[in-house]
Amino acid sequence: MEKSTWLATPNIAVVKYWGKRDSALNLPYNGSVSVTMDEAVSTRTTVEFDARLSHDLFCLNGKAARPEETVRVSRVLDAVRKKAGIKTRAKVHSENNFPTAAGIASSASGFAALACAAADAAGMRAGSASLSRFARMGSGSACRSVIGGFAEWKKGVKADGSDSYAVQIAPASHWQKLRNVIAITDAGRKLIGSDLGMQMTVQGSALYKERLRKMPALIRGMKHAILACDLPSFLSLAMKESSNMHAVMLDSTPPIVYLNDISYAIMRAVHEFNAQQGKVAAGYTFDAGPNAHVYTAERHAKAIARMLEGIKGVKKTIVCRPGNGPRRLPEKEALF
Ligand code: 2P0
Repeated sequence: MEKSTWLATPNIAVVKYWGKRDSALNLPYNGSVSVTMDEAVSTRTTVEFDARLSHDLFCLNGKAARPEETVRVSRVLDAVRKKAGIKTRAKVHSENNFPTAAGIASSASGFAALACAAADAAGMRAGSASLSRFARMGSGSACRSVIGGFAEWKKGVKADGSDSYAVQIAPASHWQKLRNVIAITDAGRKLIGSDLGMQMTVQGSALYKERLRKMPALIRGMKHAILACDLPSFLSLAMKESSNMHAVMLDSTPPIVYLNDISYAIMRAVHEFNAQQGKVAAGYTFDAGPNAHVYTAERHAKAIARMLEGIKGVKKTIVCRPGNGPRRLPEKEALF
């Protein structure tokens, strides 16, 4: 069997996934909408199935991965093996060019690259729906990173998860002037993993029911804003949605807090910027961590990056465009 290396990039949701109806299959309570980023941030993953192996081997950023990380990798490999009709174990190496587990969704790019490389190494010609389902087994949000441009994860209704995968709303070329200015405020690992955090919210937050009730209309509105390249609507919906997710996190028992004082300073600065512009020209969204993703138009990206760098505690900014999704790398770029 062939060795295969793929590069994938994170996606940042503007309608967020938070809450699972099935933890083993990573099936969500609600659909979500995201933008897949360009290669300013990326994960490269090499997979080789090898009949001599008795179990899957996984190295992350040059070191043997922790057992719980290898279990998640094996879940993706198992889904690929089942579809390909093979039992062979695999060697997997993966490298991020950005900090792992710090709110820039390293799991999304990682499991998307893994799904593509594993299917390819197994000799499958998998379509995007299959690749998205494979990636979802490692990390829910990863199912959106196999899609380039603007993606919607359809939550699905089936118990086996066969209808829970991401589809493209529009390719990256549809809205080339959109930018995401990432402000890194903290590159450390998050204290509460998403899986546990989601369980705490589903079980403990009464506000969560209201969040789910409003979701279908929010998803329709966000897709409409994307298809129309309507920046003010896109940004306004994204900011409200981010705050709604962090509100149900805070309403959990015990409360889950991923934002820090720097995150709040960024939120204030973005609203001040919009007030100066006299319109909504920038909008933030925060994942399960304190780093900000500030969406804006190309012409404002430099000013936003300068503004964010002026906030005490912001360590670094990275400007991303919408990206085209995963791609296969040549043999010479394999990690082993
Ligand atoms: C998202 N997040 O939609 C949301 C917003 C974080 C906040 O998906 O347990 O790593 O692997 O399915 O995908 C982060 O959760 O969770 C996430 P698992 P995942 O991007």
